[in-house]
Amino acid sequence: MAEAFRGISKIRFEGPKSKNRLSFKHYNPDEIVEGKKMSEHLRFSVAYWHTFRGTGADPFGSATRTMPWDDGSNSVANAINRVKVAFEFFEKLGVNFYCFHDRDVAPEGETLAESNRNLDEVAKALKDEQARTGVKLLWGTANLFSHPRYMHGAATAPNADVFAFAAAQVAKAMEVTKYLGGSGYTFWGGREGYKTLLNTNIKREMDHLGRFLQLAVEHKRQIGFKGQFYIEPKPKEPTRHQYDSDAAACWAFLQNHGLTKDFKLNIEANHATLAGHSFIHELQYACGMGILGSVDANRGDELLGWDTDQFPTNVLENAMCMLTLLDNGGFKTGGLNFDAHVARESTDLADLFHAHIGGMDAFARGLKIAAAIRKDGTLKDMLKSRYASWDKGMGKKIETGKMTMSDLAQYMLKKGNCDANESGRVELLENIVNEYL
Ligand code: XUL
Ligand code: CO
Repeated sequence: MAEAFRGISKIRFEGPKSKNRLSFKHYNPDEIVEGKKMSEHLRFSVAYWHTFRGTGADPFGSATRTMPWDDGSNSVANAINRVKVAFEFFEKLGVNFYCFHDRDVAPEGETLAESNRNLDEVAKALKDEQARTGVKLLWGTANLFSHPRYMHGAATAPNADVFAFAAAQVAKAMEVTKYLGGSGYTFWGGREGYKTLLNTNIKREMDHLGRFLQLAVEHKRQIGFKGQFYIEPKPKEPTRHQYDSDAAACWAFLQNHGLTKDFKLNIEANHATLAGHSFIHELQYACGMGILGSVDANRGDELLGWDTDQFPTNVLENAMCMLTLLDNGGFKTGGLNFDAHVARESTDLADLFHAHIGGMDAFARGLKIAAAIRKDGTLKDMLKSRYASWDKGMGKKIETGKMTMSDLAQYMLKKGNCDANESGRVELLENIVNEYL
């Protein structure tokens, strides 16, 4: 097959002084940070749906980008041709992973059986390209939101047949993910929520979602898929409210349905901000509960209230993300998946490279900054000293369950009064972080 990205060769690390815009200034895959290669810390992944199926279309206008290799048809041959282009891109960019939905890679047919056949054919091409290049599947997923049958939801649809169709689709997508050696499988509940409460039984729908995920766990065991399951929280869009609204809602949901052992979270930066939280809040909450699995790396727009899925170029935010990850032992099965698309008005093929290079360089800087902050140790020491009263004496007794309410009353009656704590040093802490940028 002819080269799709003519004139663009392998993107190499050239360092911050390079004037070549198609090079990495900071991402140096083999550079060792805290005893591990940068590429192993960051585990970058390309999102097939945005990079190879995105057209620039938005709710106000049609496609702005044409892909010269695409014949515009919904054929399997076209899909297989696209696979080759995708792997040329992965190789030139030097990413080790990709993620896909079933319907990104293969066309939906007239019947489920036809869709499954299409997917099998394309999966063979994906497997061949994986073997040729060494690029791996970070996670697979099923698209349970685009087809009109899912307009009321999939696992939470009011029609049991739709639930059954979704289950069949997930079973197949999971089998294909296993066939491709995927290290994870993601559940993003696209339309698992509601438009109006006037037609919605929340309890019943959430129980159906719980049952759906229990069935997925059973199927996983049956077929011997060893990858990690993730839930990807998002509060809204396209629904008014989505049940997996944020990390805390997911944690409660997993506990309610006996799913805590089988799921971790895939935290997406722009979903966190849509939920009215920061990306770092969501990461730290998930780490706190021991359920951080993977990250959809992107960012929103501070002036727009929707999921703009822009490339993650905010170095400070990336540094805080990497600090959280390093403090918690880094990725195991997950990675940084660029769930991001180029702007509608970015229409050159080279823009796909610039976008990913920007995200990768900004995360490489984030990683180096996080490692430097950890080496310095001041932030960690200050955090420890803030909670020092819990490490000894009465605080330790409370934490270890050795004090009753009356014991505490006696203790305080005797003591008479107490101070708040040392200063929170908010501005000093912010300044310390900025010293490393
Ligand atoms: C949608 C979104 C999805 C999931 C996978 O907002 O983030 O692309 O990542 O279904
Ligand atoms: Co996502």
